[in-house]
Order: sequence, then C-alpha cells, then structure tokens
Amino acid sequence: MSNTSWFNKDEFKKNIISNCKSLFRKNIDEADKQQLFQSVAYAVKEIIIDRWIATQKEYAKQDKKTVYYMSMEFLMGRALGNNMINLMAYDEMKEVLEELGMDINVIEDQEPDAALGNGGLGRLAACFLDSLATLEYPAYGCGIRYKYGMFKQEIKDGYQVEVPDNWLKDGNPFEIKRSEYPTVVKFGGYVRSYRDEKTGRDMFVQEDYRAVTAIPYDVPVVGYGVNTVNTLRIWDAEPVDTFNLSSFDKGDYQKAVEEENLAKNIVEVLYPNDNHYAGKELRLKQQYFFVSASVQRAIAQYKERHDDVRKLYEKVTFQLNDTHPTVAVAELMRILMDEEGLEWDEAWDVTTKTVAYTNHTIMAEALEKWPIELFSRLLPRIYQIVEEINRRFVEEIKAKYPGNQDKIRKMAIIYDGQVKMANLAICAGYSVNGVAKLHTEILEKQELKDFYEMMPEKFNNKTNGITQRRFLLHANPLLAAWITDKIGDGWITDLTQLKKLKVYVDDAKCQQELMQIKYKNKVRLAKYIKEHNGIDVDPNSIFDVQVKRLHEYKRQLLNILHVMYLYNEVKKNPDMDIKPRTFIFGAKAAAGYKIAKQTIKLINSVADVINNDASINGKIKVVFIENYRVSNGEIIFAAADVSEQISTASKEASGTGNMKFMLNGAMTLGTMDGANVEIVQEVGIENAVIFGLSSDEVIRYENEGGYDPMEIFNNDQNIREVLMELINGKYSPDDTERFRDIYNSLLNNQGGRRADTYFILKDFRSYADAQKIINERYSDEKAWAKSMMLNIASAGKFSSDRTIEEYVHDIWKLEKVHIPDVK
Ligand code: 26Q
Repeated sequence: MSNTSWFNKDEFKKNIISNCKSLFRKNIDEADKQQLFQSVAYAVKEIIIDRWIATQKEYAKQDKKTVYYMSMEFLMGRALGNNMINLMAYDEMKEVLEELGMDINVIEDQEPDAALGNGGLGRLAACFLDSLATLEYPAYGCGIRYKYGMFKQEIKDGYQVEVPDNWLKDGNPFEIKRSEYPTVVKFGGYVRSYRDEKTGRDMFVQEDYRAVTAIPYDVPVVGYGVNTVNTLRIWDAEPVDTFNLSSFDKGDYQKAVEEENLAKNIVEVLYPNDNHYAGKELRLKQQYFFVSASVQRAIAQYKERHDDVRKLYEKVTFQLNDTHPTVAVAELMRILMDEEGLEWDEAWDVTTKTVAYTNHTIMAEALEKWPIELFSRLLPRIYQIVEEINRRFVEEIKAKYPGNQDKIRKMAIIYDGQVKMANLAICAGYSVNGVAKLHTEILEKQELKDFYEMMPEKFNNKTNGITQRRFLLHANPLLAAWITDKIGDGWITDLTQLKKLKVYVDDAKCQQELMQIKYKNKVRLAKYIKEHNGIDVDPNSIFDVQVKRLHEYKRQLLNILHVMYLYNEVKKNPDMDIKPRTFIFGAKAAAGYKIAKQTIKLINSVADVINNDASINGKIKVVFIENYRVSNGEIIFAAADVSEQISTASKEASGTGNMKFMLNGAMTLGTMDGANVEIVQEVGIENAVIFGLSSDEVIRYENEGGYDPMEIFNNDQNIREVLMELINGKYSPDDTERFRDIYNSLLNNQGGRRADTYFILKDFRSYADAQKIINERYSDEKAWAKSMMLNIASAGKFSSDRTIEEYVHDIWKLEKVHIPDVK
C-alpha cells in the first residue's frame, strides 16, 4: 500500500511496549494475548486520535451539513484490523508485530466483535459509516451502548443455547467516554399545561417523571486513505445526579430507586429479534432514550454556531434506520416548540425537512405498532404531539379522499388503539426509501400503495451495498492482492474498477490462480471449522454456504430438506455422479422463535446422520458453524463456492450477504428476490443459478389465499419421502415427535396461518434442479473459474460507497469536507 510515509515504525513499537507497561505493569514478553491486543489497540488509537481531533475541528470550521444516522443497531464487528486497513498501514503494523514476536491474526482474534446489532440492518449501518468516512462526508452514527450485544450462540446436543455477550468485560480500547455531555431523558409522569400570560402561548411541562442521564461514548470511524475520522456516538445510561435535585426530591427514596433501575435496565441488552417486532415497554424506552439524547445533542451543537433553529435543516438531517428511531419526529417537534418556542407550523416545517426514513422490510410481523396505553403512559408529551400530527394528517387525507374511510384506516398514524410508527415516519419524513429495486417497487405498488399515491415525490430506491474494505481487503487478503496485481488498487475506493478484470476471464493462468486462491481460503475455513466444531471438511469439495439469521422466510428449511433428498438419492444410487459437496450453515435464531430453533436442531441432526455414514464416501457433508457473526463471516465469505440466497420471492427486502459472497467469487444460487435481481442483472443470468416462484407469483398466490401443498405431497414421491423422515425417527430416533411442528407447518393450516406459508414445497423441485445445475457447472473447472471471475468483476455496483453517494445526492445533500494532513 502506498502513502504511508507518516508511519513511524519505531514510535509505534515503543508505544506498544509502553502501553503494556502502563496498562498492565508488564513487559510484552510477560503479557497474555488479551493484554497484547489492548496494548496494540491503544497504539493504533494514538494514531487515530490526531486525525479525529483534526476532523472535528475542520467540521466546526467549515460548518457543513451533517447526517445523523439514527439506528438501534450498529453491527460493527472488530475494529483493530479494520482501523489498521483504513489507515493504510496494515502491512507495516503487521511487520512491527512480527518484530515484537506477535502474530497479527492472533492479536486480532483477541478482540470481541462489537455485536450491537442483529443482522442485515445493523451491519448496513456499520458499512454506511465506513463509506461516509471514506468519502469524507460529515456524519454521526447515533445509537445505544448496549452492555450486552447479540448473544453468543453455543450448540449443545444440536440445540442452540444463548450465552450473554459480555463484550465490554476487558474494556473497549477505542471508545472515549464523553462525561462533558450528560443529557437528561424523561419518562412517564403527566403533562401540565398553562398559558404564559406574557407571551400568550400555551406551555407544556412534563411533571412527576422518571429521568435518566444519557452519557455518550464516542467510537472513531476511520476513513480509508483519508484523514477523516467520523464518530459513532453510543449512549450509556446513568441515574440522574440526585445531588442536583431539590431537597424535596432528595427525600423521595422510592423515586431514587426507580430511577436507578431505569438507568440500569435501559441499556442492558440488545433485543435479539431480527425482522420481528416485540411490543415490549423496555424496547420503547430504549428507542426514546437514544433518540431524545441524540436529537438534544444535535440541536445543542447546532445552536453553538447558529441562532435560528428554523433553519436547522440547512445543517442537520436525521436518517431513520427503519421505524425504530421514529419517535425522533415527535421529539424534534417537542424541542422546537416546548424548548425553542416555535409555533406548530414552524416546527412542522423544520421537522419535515430534517427527517428521512428507510424501510427495510415488508414482513407484517416486523411492523412496529405500539398500544396507545403504553405509548402515552411512557411518553405523555410525545403522545400529545403524535396525536396532533395524526389529527392534521387525517384532515389532509379526508380533504384529498372525501368519504374514503379505507384510506384513513390504512394511513392514519393512530388507529385501532395503536400508534403505527411507519405511518408516522412516512407522514413526517421528506424521503421514504426502500433498499433494493424490487423492494421499492413492492412498497410503491403494494405495501405502501396509498402513501405512494398520496405523496409519490417522497419515494425513492437506494439499493444496499457493502464495504469492500472489510469484506474484501481485510477478509480476503489473497484475492485482494491478486486483484491489485491485475488492475491496481483503485478498486479499494472505486469498486466499479473491478470490471477491468473482465479482460482476464478467458485467461487460463488467471483462472488457475483464482481457483488456487479460493482453494487456500477453503483450507483456512476448514481449519477454522476443525478448531471450532471438530468436524473435518474436504477443501476439494464444493463449499455451499447459507449464513444469515434463521428465519422461515429465508428458508434454511428448504436447503436442509434438499440435503435430506440428495442423501436419499445417493443412498439409492451409490454410483451417482456428484461432486463432493459440503453444505455449510450458520445462523442465530431469536431466543423465543420456536420453529427456527427446531430448524437448527434439524440441521445438526441431519449432519450427525450424514457425516457418520461412511457408505456415501464423503460425497455429502453438513456443517453448522456455531456463533455466526461478522468476524467469522469474513472467513466464510472468502471460502464459499456457492451462495445460498433462497428466500421466498418478495420477502427479503435486499439482502447484503449475497453481495459479500459475490464480491468473493461465489456463484449465487437464488430466487429473484431483493438485490439478487440486481446481482443477476450485473453478472448475467448465465453466471448465477436462479429458481423458484417470482415475487409476482408469490403475491398472486397470497392474494388468492395460498396454494395446496397436499397436492405436492400426494404427487411427488421424493418430497413425500423426505417429509416422512421428519416424523419417522430417521433423524430423531429418540423422539419421533421432535420435528412434528416443522412437518405440520409445511402441510397443515394452523390457526389463521396457511400451510407452507413460504412456498417451500412449491419451490422444492425447481430448487433441486438448480442444485443439479450447480453440480454440473462445477464439473467444468474452467467455466466455473470464468464465472467466478465474472462475479467478482461485476460486483462493482454493490459497494456501500455507491449507495452512500446516492443518499448524499438524492436525499441528504451533503458536501465533502477534506481534512488536511496532521503533524
Ligand atoms: C423491532 C421492534 C422490536 C424489536 C425488534 C425489532 C426489529 C429488530 C431488527 C425489527 C427488525 C430488525 C431487523 C431488520 C433487518 O435486518 N432487515 C434487513 O435489512 C437489511 C438491510 O437493509 C436487508 O438487506 C434485509 O433484506 C432485511 O431483512
């Protein structure tokens, strides 16, 4: 890597050694691995700090518009390696560590993942921060500093066991506590209103509330190859300082205890639900907690440099990562009116020019709806404001569609005793975007049709992306070096340059080199699997991978049912011509999601039977990788041959794992869903394997009340055989009933839920045929290598740099701020 003249090896080395002494009173030869990691991390932080200071100074000086990316989740993964990469000093630092007798991989492995997120939505937020910093845009990430992040998954006897993720136990070397910005957030109580005689204005005061103090922790976000270091600001909660209370309050012991508990509970743990809404009071507290603190801080900062809050939108924009931070709409209104003295219309004008909303799902069970009782009890003033927003909005709907009650039923913010957060976000936001072309079309034509008809100008698409710095440069150093050798290193900040690789696709030597690299990455993953799961896998087999959250709509069940089918075929026909295949799964199930947990047990049970059947000569292996997360994901993507993206068409808003696999040369085996559609468009249908119902077909069936899976069960003997194996003890000899729920979910209507809701049996044949095509294609090694290269060469569109430039251009209207060199 170029341009690292600023890097002083000796100084870096000295810093590591002295950090170790002052932190642990040890020479580095006496320190344990965790202590070495800490010592190295603090040395890297020291380099970051000067740029961080310079960035914030330059931002203050240039005073450009800033985006606040508001998100309940930031799935950051590990910071150390990524920071070294983005400082463009990875190789140099690696050398220093070697000279000190350390292995950089071992050091990186000591860092716990910052897993402050569930899956796609949280990881997208992390990729966006990386791109914003790299592209030199002023930005903050705003979120919660959960004490416990996404649980760690252990597999015991084939079952998922959740273990608390105490990620802060050794401290976080990169964060900085900002005690100078305590911010009070109020819950509950009641609203007292009175008329201010001097101004003649109605005033609203929240009284008898419970309060917590929000304390921000700042985490640096280092841009690649630039001096920009942006900030992820995550909030911790502390009890309010009781010394500052009036003597009357001080005597209120009960209240003091309640406030202490409130503070302790609020940031305790991330809700581990992915694409599923849980109407828990504590969740709403979390949401308001970080939103109120973030909005208050943003306005305070704005007021340091400006005196007219009516122009807030010129300098500030809030992007809502799904509906989770949507109370920001009412919180901003509250501050503008109750604290800044604006009239309703003025406040509404500012708010509707400042807030924008991204939708990440059409799954009905993910839609946030809060009971009025809970919402108004917890946030009495906020509820008043939401009521008034709703009252005015319903008037607007009535004016536009006189006498049309249906429009009100669908679009009102408050309806049927519930507060609908998406409706609030759409009503108040100046932009509403989906996350892939197909997804946005479905929003416009189906899910949000009425809103789209009423305000089409708000709607736009922003197809997701991923950062190539983490998911290629860091995750796959061999491939990254190979690409740089062929086309230079411009791709690191301009991924479209990958298309230059296209001239090499028919070059036999290049094809071989690429296959070699894939092989080495498979050896690396095989080693990881051996160490962590104790299973031997053959790096010469096809690595067929499905890693993502476990959800019925993502159809891990379709995958494992096909494995069961394939196993039957091989048993019936031992000479069957199939390339050895390793089916690799990785997935966390939400702790309370029964059928998802059963599916994990099924995968592990099938693995047990197949992996121990010597008669099939290792033609099929099944591996469930424990505790799938960002850090082992990096190893997994690099090693995959086949990328399983098999969601029921229309259900996966975008997907981003699909992009990580493509970038690392895997072939997509998928449905025409989410961003798969655009992947196929970029790479060509002949370089992916597509199967299954289209989203139009799925939606048509759904509107007609489903389809009849019994017909398939009755007519397809192979499918029937596989289904019977769910309940005949083949994979559960000690309890034939173990997988009964799964069996029933596929064949029986149950309490308002259609049999085979996700069209698994309907798509089964088409999927099995697609798997056959994979088998055939892989047999032609040259053709496979060519396809692999074309996948890499066509992945340029899927950089989060592209996505961010689109957000900046179409929605946020930011300008770059260049940070000059430091020292
Ligand atoms: C809501 C209320 C209460 C508790 C939890 C939740 C909750 C939490 C997480 C609801 C949804 C989520 C996560 C959604 C998510 O990850 N969606 C994914 O977003 C990705 C980025 O846009 C897309 O690529 C995926 O297709 C989409 O599933």
